[in-house]
Amino acid sequence: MDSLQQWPEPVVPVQSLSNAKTIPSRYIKPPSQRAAGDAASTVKNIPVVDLSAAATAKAISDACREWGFFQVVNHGVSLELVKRFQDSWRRFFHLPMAEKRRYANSPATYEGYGSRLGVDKDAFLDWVDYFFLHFLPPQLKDHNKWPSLPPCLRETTEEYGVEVQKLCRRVMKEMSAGLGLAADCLQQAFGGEEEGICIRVNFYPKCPQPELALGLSPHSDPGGLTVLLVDDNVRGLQVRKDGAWVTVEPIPGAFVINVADQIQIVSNAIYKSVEHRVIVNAEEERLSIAFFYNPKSDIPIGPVPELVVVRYKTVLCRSMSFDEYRLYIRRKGPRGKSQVEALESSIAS
Ligand SMILES: O=C(O)CCC(=O)C(=O)O
Repeated sequence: MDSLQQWPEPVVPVQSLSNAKTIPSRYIKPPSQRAAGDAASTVKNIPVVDLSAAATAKAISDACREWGFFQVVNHGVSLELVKRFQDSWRRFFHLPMAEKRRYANSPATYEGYGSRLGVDKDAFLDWVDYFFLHFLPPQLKDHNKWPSLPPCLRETTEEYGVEVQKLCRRVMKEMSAGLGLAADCLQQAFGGEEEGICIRVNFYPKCPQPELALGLSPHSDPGGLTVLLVDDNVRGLQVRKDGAWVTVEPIPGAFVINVADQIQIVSNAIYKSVEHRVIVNAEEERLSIAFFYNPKSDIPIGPVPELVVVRYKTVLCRSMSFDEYRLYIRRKGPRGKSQVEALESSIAS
Protein backbone atom coordinates (compact mmCIF):
# COMPACT_ATOMS: atom_id res chain seq x y z
CA MET A 1 0.00 0.00 0.00
CA ASP A 2 1.14 3.61 -0.68
CA SER A 3 2.80 4.88 2.51
CA LEU A 4 0.70 8.04 2.34
CA GLN A 5 -2.56 6.19 2.92
CA GLN A 6 -2.19 5.79 6.67
CA TRP A 7 -0.04 6.80 9.63
CA PRO A 8 2.64 4.26 10.56
CA GLU A 9 1.61 4.23 14.25
CA PRO A 10 -1.53 5.19 16.20
CA VAL A 11 -1.69 8.98 16.55
CA VAL A 12 -1.71 10.40 20.08
CA PRO A 13 -2.94 14.00 20.43
CA VAL A 14 -0.24 16.02 22.20
CA GLN A 15 -2.93 17.80 24.22
CA SER A 16 -3.66 14.48 25.95
CA LEU A 17 -0.02 14.31 27.17
CA SER A 18 0.22 17.84 28.45
CA ASN A 19 -0.67 17.23 32.11
CA ALA A 20 1.92 14.49 32.74
CA LYS A 21 5.13 15.25 34.65
CA THR A 22 7.40 14.03 31.87
CA ILE A 23 7.09 13.70 28.10
CA PRO A 24 7.21 10.37 26.21
CA SER A 25 10.58 9.52 24.66
CA ARG A 26 9.23 10.06 21.12
CA TYR A 27 9.14 13.81 21.82
CA ILE A 28 12.64 14.03 23.31
CA LYS A 29 14.91 15.42 20.61
CA PRO A 30 18.53 14.29 20.42
CA PRO A 31 20.73 16.84 22.26
CA SER A 32 22.06 18.33 18.99
CA GLN A 33 18.51 19.25 17.92
CA ARG A 34 17.36 20.85 21.16
CA ALA A 35 16.95 24.62 21.37
CA ALA A 36 18.49 24.93 24.83
CA GLY A 37 22.14 24.60 23.82
CA ASP A 38 22.01 27.05 20.89
CA ALA A 39 23.86 30.34 21.10
CA ALA A 40 21.36 33.20 21.38
CA SER A 41 21.41 35.69 18.56
CA THR A 42 22.13 39.31 19.39
CA VAL A 43 19.69 40.48 16.69
CA LYS A 44 16.42 41.56 18.30
CA ASN A 45 13.70 41.14 15.71
CA ILE A 46 12.83 40.52 12.08
CA PRO A 47 12.13 43.64 9.92
CA VAL A 48 8.78 45.41 10.22
CA VAL A 49 7.11 46.75 7.06
CA ASP A 50 4.35 49.35 7.25
CA LEU A 51 2.05 48.60 4.32
CA SER A 52 0.47 52.05 4.48
CA ALA A 53 3.84 53.77 3.89
CA ALA A 54 5.47 54.81 0.62
CA ALA A 55 8.23 52.63 -0.93
CA THR A 56 6.73 49.37 0.31
CA ALA A 57 8.17 47.37 -2.60
CA LYS A 58 11.71 48.31 -1.58
CA ALA A 59 11.09 47.55 2.09
CA ILE A 60 9.58 44.15 1.25
CA SER A 61 12.26 43.34 -1.28
CA ASP A 62 15.04 44.21 1.19
CA ALA A 63 13.39 42.04 3.84
CA CYS A 64 12.99 39.12 1.39
CA ARG A 65 16.62 39.34 0.29
CA GLU A 66 18.14 39.74 3.74
CA TRP A 67 15.80 37.80 5.99
CA GLY A 68 13.08 35.96 4.08
CA PHE A 69 10.90 36.96 7.07
CA PHE A 70 9.19 40.18 8.10
CA GLN A 71 6.17 41.45 10.01
CA VAL A 72 3.57 43.66 8.34
CA VAL A 73 1.53 46.34 10.11
CA ASN A 74 -1.31 48.46 8.66
CA HIS A 75 -2.03 45.52 6.37
CA GLY A 76 -5.71 46.34 5.78
CA VAL A 77 -7.20 43.15 7.29
CA SER A 78 -9.76 44.06 9.96
CA LEU A 79 -8.36 43.43 13.45
CA GLU A 80 -11.84 42.55 14.67
CA LEU A 81 -11.98 39.77 12.05
CA VAL A 82 -8.49 38.57 12.96
CA LYS A 83 -9.47 38.31 16.62
CA ARG A 84 -12.75 36.55 15.86
CA PHE A 85 -10.90 34.06 13.65
CA GLN A 86 -8.22 33.38 16.28
CA ASP A 87 -10.84 32.99 19.04
CA SER A 88 -12.95 30.54 17.06
CA TRP A 89 -9.98 28.28 16.45
CA ARG A 90 -8.82 28.52 20.06
CA ARG A 91 -12.30 27.41 21.07
CA PHE A 92 -12.09 24.48 18.68
CA PHE A 93 -8.93 23.19 20.35
CA HIS A 94 -10.65 23.39 23.73
CA LEU A 95 -13.57 21.19 22.66
CA PRO A 96 -13.71 17.63 24.05
CA MET A 97 -11.29 15.26 22.33
CA ALA A 98 -14.12 13.13 20.87
CA GLU A 99 -15.44 16.16 18.96
CA LYS A 100 -12.00 16.98 17.52
CA ARG A 101 -11.29 13.37 16.62
CA ARG A 102 -14.33 13.34 14.31
CA TYR A 103 -11.96 15.15 11.94
CA ALA A 104 -8.90 12.88 12.44
CA ASN A 105 -6.72 13.13 9.34
CA SER A 106 -4.63 10.78 7.20
CA PRO A 107 -1.35 11.55 5.41
CA ALA A 108 -3.07 11.21 2.02
CA THR A 109 -4.26 14.84 2.13
CA TYR A 110 -3.52 15.92 5.72
CA GLU A 111 -6.96 17.55 5.83
CA GLY A 112 -8.42 17.59 9.31
CA TYR A 113 -7.21 17.22 12.88
CA GLY A 114 -3.76 15.72 13.28
CA SER A 115 -0.66 15.46 15.44
CA ARG A 116 2.17 14.44 13.18
CA LEU A 117 3.92 15.50 9.99
CA GLY A 118 5.65 12.79 8.02
CA VAL A 119 5.11 9.04 7.84
CA ASP A 120 8.51 7.66 8.87
CA LYS A 121 7.97 4.94 11.49
CA ASP A 122 9.64 5.60 14.87
CA ALA A 123 10.42 9.21 13.90
CA PHE A 124 10.93 11.84 16.62
CA LEU A 125 7.72 13.82 16.96
CA ASP A 126 6.98 17.50 17.46
CA TRP A 127 4.95 18.88 20.37
CA VAL A 128 1.97 20.14 18.33
CA ASP A 129 -1.58 19.30 17.31
CA TYR A 130 -3.01 20.97 14.22
CA PHE A 131 -5.97 21.34 11.91
CA PHE A 132 -5.26 21.52 8.17
CA LEU A 133 -7.76 22.62 5.52
CA HIS A 134 -7.91 23.63 1.87
CA PHE A 135 -9.24 27.08 1.02
CA LEU A 136 -8.45 27.16 -2.72
CA PRO A 137 -8.80 25.93 -5.42
CA PRO A 138 -12.60 25.79 -5.13
CA GLN A 139 -12.73 22.09 -6.07
CA LEU A 140 -10.62 21.22 -2.99
CA LYS A 141 -12.52 23.44 -0.57
CA ASP A 142 -15.13 21.52 1.40
CA HIS A 143 -16.79 23.28 4.33
CA ASN A 144 -18.05 19.91 5.58
CA LYS A 145 -14.45 18.96 6.33
CA TRP A 146 -14.01 22.09 8.48
CA PRO A 147 -15.10 21.93 12.14
CA SER A 148 -18.82 22.57 12.65
CA LEU A 149 -18.08 23.82 16.19
CA PRO A 150 -17.86 26.47 17.41
CA PRO A 151 -20.76 27.53 15.16
CA CYS A 152 -19.05 30.72 13.90
CA LEU A 153 -15.86 28.94 12.77
CA ARG A 154 -16.69 28.12 9.14
CA GLU A 155 -18.07 31.55 8.33
CA THR A 156 -15.22 33.36 10.06
CA THR A 157 -12.60 31.19 8.34
CA GLU A 158 -14.22 31.92 4.96
CA GLU A 159 -14.19 35.67 5.63
CA TYR A 160 -10.59 35.61 6.84
CA GLY A 161 -9.46 33.60 3.81
CA VAL A 162 -10.92 36.12 1.36
CA GLU A 163 -9.20 39.04 3.11
CA VAL A 164 -5.81 37.41 3.51
CA GLN A 165 -5.85 36.25 -0.11
CA LYS A 166 -6.13 39.95 -1.10
CA LEU A 167 -3.19 40.73 1.13
CA CYS A 168 -1.13 37.95 -0.47
CA ARG A 169 -1.87 39.21 -3.98
CA ARG A 170 -0.72 42.65 -2.94
CA VAL A 171 2.49 41.33 -1.37
CA MET A 172 3.16 39.26 -4.53
CA LYS A 173 2.97 42.50 -6.56
CA GLU A 174 5.37 44.31 -4.25
CA MET A 175 7.76 41.34 -4.34
CA SER A 176 7.61 41.37 -8.14
CA ALA A 177 8.28 45.10 -8.35
CA GLY A 178 11.14 44.67 -5.88
CA LEU A 179 12.79 42.29 -8.36
CA GLY A 180 12.49 44.88 -11.15
CA LEU A 181 9.71 42.84 -12.80
CA ALA A 182 6.21 43.81 -13.93
CA ALA A 183 3.88 43.84 -10.93
CA ASP A 184 1.94 40.75 -12.07
CA CYS A 185 4.97 38.68 -13.04
CA LEU A 186 5.25 36.48 -9.93
CA GLN A 187 1.49 35.97 -9.83
CA GLN A 188 1.55 34.81 -13.46
CA ALA A 189 4.39 32.42 -12.66
CA PHE A 190 2.10 30.98 -9.96
CA GLY A 191 -0.70 30.30 -12.46
CA GLY A 192 -2.41 33.73 -12.44
CA GLU A 193 -5.69 33.70 -10.57
CA GLU A 194 -5.61 29.96 -9.96
CA GLU A 195 -3.40 30.00 -6.91
CA GLY A 196 -3.84 27.45 -4.12
CA ILE A 197 -4.38 28.27 -0.45
CA CYS A 198 -4.38 26.04 2.60
CA ILE A 199 -4.49 26.87 6.27
CA ARG A 200 -2.84 25.05 9.16
CA VAL A 201 -3.88 25.98 12.67
CA ASN A 202 -1.14 24.90 15.08
CA PHE A 203 -1.94 24.31 18.73
CA TYR A 204 1.07 23.90 21.04
CA PRO A 205 -0.11 22.62 24.44
CA LYS A 206 1.91 23.39 27.57
CA CYS A 207 4.93 21.11 27.65
CA PRO A 208 6.16 19.66 30.99
CA GLN A 209 9.79 19.42 29.73
CA PRO A 210 10.07 22.19 27.13
CA GLU A 211 13.88 22.12 27.03
CA LEU A 212 13.79 18.59 25.57
CA ALA A 213 11.16 19.13 22.86
CA LEU A 214 10.33 21.35 19.88
CA GLY A 215 6.88 22.55 18.81
CA LEU A 216 7.93 22.36 15.17
CA SER A 217 11.33 21.15 13.94
CA PRO A 218 13.39 23.40 11.64
CA HIS A 219 11.87 23.61 8.17
CA SER A 220 11.24 25.97 5.30
CA ASP A 221 7.69 26.11 3.96
CA PRO A 222 7.20 24.25 0.68
CA GLY A 223 4.68 26.71 -0.84
CA GLY A 224 4.85 30.29 -2.10
CA LEU A 225 4.56 32.61 0.83
CA THR A 226 3.16 32.15 4.32
CA VAL A 227 1.14 34.67 6.31
CA LEU A 228 1.39 33.67 9.93
CA LEU A 229 -0.87 34.86 12.70
CA VAL A 230 0.77 34.32 16.09
CA ASP A 231 -0.34 34.86 19.67
CA ASP A 232 0.37 38.42 20.78
CA ASN A 233 1.83 37.46 24.11
CA VAL A 234 3.35 33.98 23.80
CA ARG A 235 6.67 33.77 21.98
CA GLY A 236 7.68 30.59 20.18
CA LEU A 237 8.69 31.22 16.59
CA GLN A 238 12.43 31.31 15.87
CA VAL A 239 14.03 32.18 12.54
CA ARG A 240 17.50 31.14 11.43
CA LYS A 241 19.67 34.13 10.59
CA ASP A 242 23.39 33.81 9.82
CA GLY A 243 23.54 30.49 11.64
CA ALA A 244 21.86 31.70 14.86
CA TRP A 245 18.20 31.49 15.95
CA VAL A 246 16.32 34.77 16.35
CA THR A 247 13.15 34.72 18.47
CA VAL A 248 10.35 36.68 16.81
CA GLU A 249 8.83 39.32 19.09
CA PRO A 250 5.15 39.42 18.14
CA ILE A 251 3.66 42.85 17.40
CA PRO A 252 -0.05 42.95 18.33
CA GLY A 253 -2.18 43.12 15.18
CA ALA A 254 0.71 42.34 12.81
CA PHE A 255 1.17 39.35 10.50
CA VAL A 256 4.49 37.53 10.11
CA ILE A 257 5.18 36.86 6.44
CA ASN A 258 7.84 34.54 5.11
CA VAL A 259 9.24 33.59 1.73
CA ALA A 260 8.66 29.89 1.05
CA ASP A 261 10.39 27.50 -1.36
CA GLN A 262 8.30 28.25 -4.51
CA ILE A 263 9.16 31.97 -4.31
CA GLN A 264 12.80 31.01 -3.92
CA ILE A 265 12.43 28.95 -7.10
CA VAL A 266 10.60 31.52 -9.26
CA SER A 267 12.91 34.32 -8.10
CA ASN A 268 15.91 32.17 -9.08
CA ALA A 269 17.02 32.26 -5.44
CA ILE A 270 17.21 36.07 -5.19
CA TYR A 271 14.57 35.79 -2.47
CA LYS A 272 15.34 32.89 -0.15
CA SER A 273 13.07 30.72 1.93
CA VAL A 274 14.33 30.52 5.48
CA GLU A 275 14.44 27.83 8.11
CA HIS A 276 12.29 28.39 11.15
CA ARG A 277 11.23 26.35 14.16
CA VAL A 278 9.00 26.63 17.21
CA ILE A 279 9.97 26.29 20.85
CA VAL A 280 7.43 25.38 23.52
CA ASN A 281 7.00 26.30 27.16
CA ALA A 282 5.63 24.87 30.40
CA GLU A 283 3.50 27.85 31.42
CA GLU A 284 1.35 28.69 28.44
CA GLU A 285 -0.23 27.03 25.45
CA ARG A 286 0.20 28.78 22.09
CA LEU A 287 -1.87 29.03 18.92
CA SER A 288 -0.53 30.04 15.51
CA ILE A 289 -2.33 30.04 12.18
CA ALA A 290 -0.34 29.60 8.98
CA PHE A 291 -1.97 30.76 5.73
CA PHE A 292 -0.07 29.04 2.93
CA TYR A 293 -0.30 30.88 -0.39
CA ASN A 294 0.78 28.47 -3.11
CA PRO A 295 1.10 28.26 -6.89
CA LYS A 296 -1.45 26.40 -8.99
CA SER A 297 -0.47 22.90 -8.09
CA ASP A 298 -0.18 21.12 -11.45
CA ILE A 299 1.92 23.51 -13.56
CA PRO A 300 5.73 23.48 -13.76
CA ILE A 301 7.23 26.06 -11.43
CA GLY A 302 10.66 27.32 -12.45
CA PRO A 303 12.67 30.55 -12.41
CA VAL A 304 11.17 33.57 -14.17
CA PRO A 305 13.17 33.89 -17.45
CA GLU A 306 13.98 37.61 -16.92
CA LEU A 307 15.81 36.77 -13.71
CA VAL A 308 17.82 33.99 -15.29
CA VAL A 309 19.11 36.32 -18.00
CA VAL A 310 19.56 39.46 -15.96
CA ARG A 311 20.82 38.24 -12.68
CA TYR A 312 22.73 35.01 -12.88
CA LYS A 313 22.81 33.95 -16.54
CA THR A 314 22.11 30.54 -15.17
CA VAL A 315 19.15 28.59 -13.88
CA LEU A 316 19.56 27.82 -10.18
CA CYS A 317 16.42 25.79 -9.65
CA ARG A 318 14.82 23.23 -11.89
CA SER A 319 11.08 23.17 -12.60
CA MET A 320 8.66 20.85 -10.85
CA SER A 321 4.92 21.11 -10.10
CA PHE A 322 3.89 21.98 -6.56
CA ASP A 323 1.91 18.71 -6.37
CA GLU A 324 5.14 16.78 -6.89
CA TYR A 325 7.14 19.07 -4.62
CA ARG A 326 4.90 18.84 -1.57
CA LEU A 327 4.90 15.04 -1.53
CA TYR A 328 8.34 15.29 0.03
CA ILE A 329 7.22 17.13 3.18
CA ARG A 330 4.10 14.96 3.38
CA ARG A 331 6.34 11.88 3.57
CA LYS A 332 9.32 13.18 5.52
CA GLY A 333 7.89 15.92 7.76
CA PRO A 334 9.95 19.02 8.58
CA ARG A 335 13.58 18.56 7.36
CA GLY A 336 15.23 21.98 7.27
CA LYS A 337 15.79 23.22 3.70
CA SER A 338 16.81 19.84 2.37
CA GLN A 339 14.31 19.67 -0.46
CA VAL A 340 14.88 23.04 -2.11
CA GLU A 341 18.62 22.56 -1.70
CA ALA A 342 18.39 19.18 -3.42
CA LEU A 343 16.60 20.82 -6.35
CA GLU A 344 19.38 23.38 -6.67
CA SER A 345 22.18 20.87 -6.40
CA SER A 346 20.54 18.72 -9.08
CA ILE A 347 21.13 21.67 -11.43
CA ALA A 348 24.67 22.29 -10.26
CA SER A 349 25.79 18.68 -10.75
O1 LIG B 1 3.89 28.44 15.13
C1 LIG B 1 4.60 29.18 14.48
O2 LIG B 1 4.91 30.31 14.90
C2 LIG B 1 5.18 28.75 13.16
C3 LIG B 1 4.32 27.76 12.41
C4 LIG B 1 4.99 27.24 11.18
O3 LIG B 1 6.17 27.39 10.96
C5 LIG B 1 4.21 26.44 10.22
O4 LIG B 1 3.01 26.21 10.46
O5 LIG B 1 4.81 26.02 9.19
